Amino acid sequence: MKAPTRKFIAPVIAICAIALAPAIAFAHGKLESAEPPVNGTVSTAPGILRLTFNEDLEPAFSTIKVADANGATIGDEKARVDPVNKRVLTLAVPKLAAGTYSVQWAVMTGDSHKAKGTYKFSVN
Ligand SMILES: [Cu+2]
Repeated sequence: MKAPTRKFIAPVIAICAIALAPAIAFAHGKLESAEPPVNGTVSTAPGILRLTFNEDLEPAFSTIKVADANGATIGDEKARVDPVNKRVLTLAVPKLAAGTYSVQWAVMTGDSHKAKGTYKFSVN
């Protein structure tokens, strides 16, 4: 009775693997938190943006761009991976005036997967 059992299990495993594959793919390079917060408002302009991801980042392929409400790029610094915590990407920015800013991030995680996203924050 062993052979029929094995024939039944193999397709079940195959179906599970297919069902789980998208969930695994989406798990990479996810933005977990940010300062200033995603869609948040701060009263004190930050000197540095700090984005925390769920995996270690590759510095050479991890970037942040900030633009003001008119779409003009803010600052000329490059994003840096925190040497102490490689899940953290920071960007030094000049003094921000009151307004809404959009942040565009793109990262490559340690397993060479790429991810990107955008969000906004406001300074009042
Ligand atoms: Cu990955």
